[in-house]
Amino acid sequence: MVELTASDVLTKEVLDWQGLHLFHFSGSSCSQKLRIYLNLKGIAATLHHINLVKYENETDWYMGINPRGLVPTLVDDGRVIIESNDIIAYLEEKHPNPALIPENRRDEVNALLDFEDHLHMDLRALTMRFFVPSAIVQRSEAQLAHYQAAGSGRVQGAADQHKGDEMAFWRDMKDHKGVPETRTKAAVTAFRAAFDAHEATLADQPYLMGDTLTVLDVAWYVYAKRLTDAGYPLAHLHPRIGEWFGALNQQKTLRREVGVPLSLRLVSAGLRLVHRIKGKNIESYLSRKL
Ligand SMILES: N[C@@H](CCC(=O)N[C@@H](CS)C(=O)NCC(=O)O)C(=O)O
Repeated sequence: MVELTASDVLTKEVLDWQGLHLFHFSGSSCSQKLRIYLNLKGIAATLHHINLVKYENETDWYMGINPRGLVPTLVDDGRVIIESNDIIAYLEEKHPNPALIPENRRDEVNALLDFEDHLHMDLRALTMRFFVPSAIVQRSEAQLAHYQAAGSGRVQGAADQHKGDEMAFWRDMKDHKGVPETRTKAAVTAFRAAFDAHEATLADQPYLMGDTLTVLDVAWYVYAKRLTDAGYPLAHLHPRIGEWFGALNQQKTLRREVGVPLSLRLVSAGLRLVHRIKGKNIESYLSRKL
């Protein structure tokens, strides 16, 4: 579990905070997953909105809490925990009922959630390619330099390797003026393979782990929603996943956390139209050779 040590945290005030606090962003997939989890569990937390579009995640104050400048972050009576799946594992331990991670299958769920997390940069790439105009999230050289310097740069008492991955992602975006073609293709291919595997799983069970809803369904519901919004032909390519998604999307507890504001829906539709006209929509990458 990625729990920060006091020396990793530069914004010392949070070490004295009482109660459960969640730093999140409305449109962030990891935050959506966590908010749905809290809803389903009935866990109350004080929510602190960190607007990624305004780069509030890269202020000295927030990077003093999360040295990676990412959401979500949980603060529980002064304990600071980062990484959405670790936060879920921590909360599940503390609030076992209703169980969203089957007690006897924790290792299996952890491995499957690790795989989900491993695809997170791919989701980000497709989000920035097909869902939000990459120009509004680009980092300037000055912003990259500030990001590099901000925060302790340390996680669990040691130099944080992950920060370099974040730097590489944003530098790549900057150098290519958007998400590079090869990254787009690789991400589409990775999601198609993952959904094909889930499609096979759902042949004889209603949920990804069996007969009941688990965190894995929540995690993949969020991914499926974002990719559908980005134009990925989910139901067409994976009909059982399409049905599973449709059923989950009927549930208000889930749906209300993944809503997209009208302004973004319009901008996003315009972006996809331009891609379609250029023959570069998400579907075209399913068959494209690079
Ligand atoms: N593995 C991390 C990923 C966290 C992450 O990348 N969060 C995204 C939002 S979903 C973020 O904060 N991005 C910063 C940005 O876009 O500026 C987790 O699961 O918590």
